[in-house]
Order: sequence, then structure tokens, then C-alpha cells
Amino acid sequence: MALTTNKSILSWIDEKVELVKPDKIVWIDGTKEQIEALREEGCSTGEMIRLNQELLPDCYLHRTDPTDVARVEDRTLICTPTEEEAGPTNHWMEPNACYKMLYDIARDSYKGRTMYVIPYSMGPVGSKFSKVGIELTDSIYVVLNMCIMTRVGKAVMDALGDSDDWVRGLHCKCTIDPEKRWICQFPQDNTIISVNSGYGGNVLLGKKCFALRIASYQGWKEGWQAEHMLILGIEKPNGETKYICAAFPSACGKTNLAMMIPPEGFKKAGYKVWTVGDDISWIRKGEDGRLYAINPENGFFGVAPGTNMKSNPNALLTTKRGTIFTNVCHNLENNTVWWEGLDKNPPEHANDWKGNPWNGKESTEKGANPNSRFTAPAVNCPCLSSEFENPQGVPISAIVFGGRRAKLAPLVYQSRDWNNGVFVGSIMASETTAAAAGAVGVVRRDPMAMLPFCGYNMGDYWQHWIDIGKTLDADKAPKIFNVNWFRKDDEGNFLWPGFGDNLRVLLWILDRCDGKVDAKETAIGYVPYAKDIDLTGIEDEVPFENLEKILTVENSLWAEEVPGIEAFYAKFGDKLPATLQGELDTLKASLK
Ligand code: GTP
Ligand code: SPV
Ligand code: MN
Repeated sequence: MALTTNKSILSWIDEKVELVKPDKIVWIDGTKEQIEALREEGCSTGEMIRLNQELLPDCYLHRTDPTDVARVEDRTLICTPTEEEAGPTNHWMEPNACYKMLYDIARDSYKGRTMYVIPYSMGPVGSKFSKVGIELTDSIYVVLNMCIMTRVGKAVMDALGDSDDWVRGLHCKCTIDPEKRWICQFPQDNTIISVNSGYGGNVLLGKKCFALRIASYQGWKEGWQAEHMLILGIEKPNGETKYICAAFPSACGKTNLAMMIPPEGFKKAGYKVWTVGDDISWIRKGEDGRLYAINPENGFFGVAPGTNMKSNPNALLTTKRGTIFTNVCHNLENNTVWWEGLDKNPPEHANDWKGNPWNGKESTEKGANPNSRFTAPAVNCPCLSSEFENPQGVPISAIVFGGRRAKLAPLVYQSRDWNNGVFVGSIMASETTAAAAGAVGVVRRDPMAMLPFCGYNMGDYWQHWIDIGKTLDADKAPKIFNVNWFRKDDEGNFLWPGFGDNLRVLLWILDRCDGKVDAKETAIGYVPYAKDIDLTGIEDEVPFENLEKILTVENSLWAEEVPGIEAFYAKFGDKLPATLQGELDTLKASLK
């Protein structure tokens, strides 16, 4: 039975039913009984595997097609009326041509199948930050994931009422043909269509497609921001909590930072870290003139490999119930899961992520796909912030950009002011990871970690950042920083221990926000004096000289970076904000 009488929704569904011709239609209300029935059905067809219910209650394993394990950026299209509106960093197709192409692929593709109608809210139901979407899908896996990642059900439809301000999403598995795989956003139409994929970021339409690509466009039009940022709260021993948003590219450490455990000494002293979000922030100005952020999601779609009780115990504990694992190794010894970096005991009796027999002691192949993931409910997280459901969001003290750079970028630096901070975000570059199909480890420009996720011209997006800054009083605007946890020595070893020890850097950042600590002015911004990063407890692991080394700004190396920035900026023509050209000119002058 339909969960709404909203005419714009019902007539849109009718149209799509006419196109894809399902055998039946099921509305998802998100109740326990319905979810349990769908799990049952998913297991009966082999789509899902029920894991050991004593060790991992309500947990399931799913494998996607081996050609379909990551986002496909060259098949992700932004379909604005003109190519210029999508800009030089997006793949574009004219909307009518794209609809035709997609409808030809999707036509009749639900024959013999069920259409699931998922009404969902990004953000707490009814919050002024929140937005509603409907996803149509023929995949039980997608339904079950969406029920973890978003708020689903009748309350969402009741909050929407008769409004037609909702995002249309159509997902068709079709035949998982990589040549006909398309992930298409139509920002002007509030519409997303995804065909021939069954992998996370391509098919959980509330996430990257809506909460970043469509929402970034909505934010531009409505005066707010959708960003690829985690949100964490740092509670000091005196009980005061400050919030930080941080944008790192895919698989560059957002989930890990958001859930970090303070180093022993800091924990003893009373520092606590609280997770508000691990991937996406929606940010808008509050009545007091500060910027506030919510996490529009309701779960974590996290990278499995590398997650263990030392690196990220909070993430691991979050996956202990009600979690769906995708493309990890199936440990047949006890019907649980395993991935590289979970522990040093790979199972000898297992199936790898493709489902083939695998012996962890002997195989040279990987047991889990490098982009294997867990989908886990936020409520499971031991360090979930008490503000997680706050419809007003949390006030942001600092914005942090960062990426993977083996050389060049120092451990941390602070921009001179808001516009300089926008510049710092715009020139971000990072080594590519397994989160997207294609080569891994290649340095590419990834402004604000939004390269694959900005739903309009990146030049306009930068101008939007600058315009937001103009509305903020200097004492209320978050301070903007850049970090790099990934500096390596010449042998390829990380020079910074990372993970929980990143708190040492975040505390310097908060001290800067409070005007409590001096810094050294360099060509790129303010860098800490090494003595101001607290190394207590890791003096052996990080010799003071190493810290000094990763805090050094080498002007000659930065000068080599400039032509790449200029070439990137040149793509934007007159869409490049003059402010950013001015910032680049200033940088060039100070590097001389
Ligand atoms: P997406 O979900 O793709 O957006 O990724 P993410 O940004 O949340 O990345 P995540 O926290 O899952 O980390 C990805 C990889 O980076 C994992 O293999 C981590 O082990 C590694 N990593 C995270 N933080 C650090 C760090 O501080 N230092 C080092 N060396 N590696 C890290
Ligand atoms: C990312 O790639 O940044 C992710 C995973 O968070 S996905 O949802 O697949 O985009
Ligand atoms: Mn992400």
C-alpha cells in the first residue's frame, strides 16, 4: 500500500512502473518485520549470506559482480542543460539525450521482478536541514542498505506532505553490464537514474548521488553547503566540546578520524572524541551567525580493509550487529568475515570476496576487495555524539582539508583567512585510492575532496564558498586548515603514526581557533612550531627531528606545484573566481 497520497510522488511512480514493468510493487516502511522478511528472501536467492548469528547478530554478507566493486567516475554524468553548467571536472550529457539513453536501457528491466519504493529522509525527519527522497530499486541489497544508511518509512512521507520538493531516484540493476553502466544526476530536475550497477556509491542513491551531487546544487541555489566531510566533536577535560568538519578524498581517513580513540595519556587526562558523521556534512548558518553542520546519513558505509581493534576499534565494534558486509572474505571456519588488516590470522578455510575457495595462509591473492565495505547503523557506534539527532546540527569551529601526499604537504597548516582557506581547499591534491575504478596512487587535483561529487561547475562552487564567507563575521567563521597524515620517508614508511595520534594535531588546531598558540608564517600559511605538537608517549616513534621535517614547508617543492595548479585553474576560464586567481598570485609571489 502506498505510504502517501502525494500526487507528485504517485504520478512519478506510475510513470516509472510503465517504463520498467515490475511484477509487483512493495513500499518500504522500514519495520522490523519487513526487513526480516527481505533478509529471508535475500538469503533464499543467494543474494545475501546470513553470518554467524551468535558472533554477528543480524549481520549479512553480500558480493557484487567482480566488475562492479567501486564508483565509476567516467560513467557518472551531470546532466545540466548546458555543458558549462556541469563544468570542466564533470562528465556531461544533454538531459533529453541522457533520459532517452537511460530509458532505453531501463525499459522492461523489472519484468519478473519487484519494484521496491523507498521513502527516505537525509537528515533527522522534520529538521529544516533535511531533504526527502524516493528511491525505486529492484535490489533487496539496496533496500536493506538504505534502511541502515537513511531514515526510512511513513514518518518521512508525513513530514513531506504534499510538497514536490523531493529527490527522484530510479535504480535498475539490469544485467550489471559495465558497458551500459551509468550513474546520472539531473540537478535541475531533482532526479537521479542509476543503471547496471549493484555497488554502494553507485546505487545507494541517498549517499553520493543525492547528499552530495544533487544537494551541492540545491545548496548553491538555497544558500547552504553539501560537503564530503566528517563531523567530530572533541570534548576537553573541562567538559567543553568543539566540533570540526574535515574533507578528505575517498579512502583517505574520514571514518578513522571521526571515530578515533585519544592516545592513552590524553584519554586519562579526560579528552573524548564523539562522532557526528563520517562522510557527508550539510552546513548552514545558524541564528547566532555561526556555521552549523548535520550528518544527513543514518549509518556508516565504511572501508573494511585496515579496520582493526588497534586502528579503529569504534568502527569495528559498530559492525558487530545489524551490519551488511560487501565484498569481504567469508571465514568458513566460523561463518564470520575477514579482511586484510583485521588481524594477523587469515582464515585457512575461507571464500575470497569473489566467492572462490581461499586459503589465507597460502594465497597470494587478496581475501577481501581493497574497496570492500561495511554498512553499519550509526546507533551501534560506541562514540556516537549525543548531538547526532540534533535537528539544529552542531556549531563548527574548524574546517579541515586533507589528502594523501607522500611528499610536499606538511602535517598541518592553517590558512590566513576564509578566502585563503577556500584557495587551500581548491588546490587540494591526493593520491587516488581503490574507492573509484581506475589507477591507484596517482596524484590528482581533488578540490575540497569534491571532484567526483560536485553537481555543478566547480568554478561556481568555489564562488559559493567565497560568498558564504562574505556572510560570516570574522570571529564567527570557522578557521580553515589543511592536514596530511600520509607523509613518507624515502623508504616508503609513514612518518606520522596517524589514527588516534591525529588528536595531537586536532588539539593544535583548536588551540589556534582559540588564539592560544603561536605559529610560524610561511608561504602557504601558518605552520606549528614543532614544540607545540604534544608528542608525549610517542617520543620514540616520532623523533622530534621527524616532526620538524614533516612541518617544514619547502618553497622549491611548492614552486614545482604551481604549474599544475595553473593548468587546473585554466580549465575554468572565466568561471575561476578572481579571488582564487589573486590567492594564487600571492602564493607565487611569496614563494619567490
Ligand atoms: P570513504 O568512505 O571512501 O569516503 O573513505 P574515508 O575517507 O572514510 O577513509 P577511511 O577512514 O575508511 O580510511 C581509508 C584507509 O586509510 C584505511 O585503509 C585506513 O587504514 C587508512 N588511514 C586512515 N587514517 C589513517 C592515518 O591517520 N594514517 C594512515 N597511515 N592511514 C590511515
Ligand atoms: C567514497 O567513495 O567516498 C565513499 C564510498 O564514501 S561510496 O559510497 O561508494 O562513494
Ligand atoms: Mn566518501
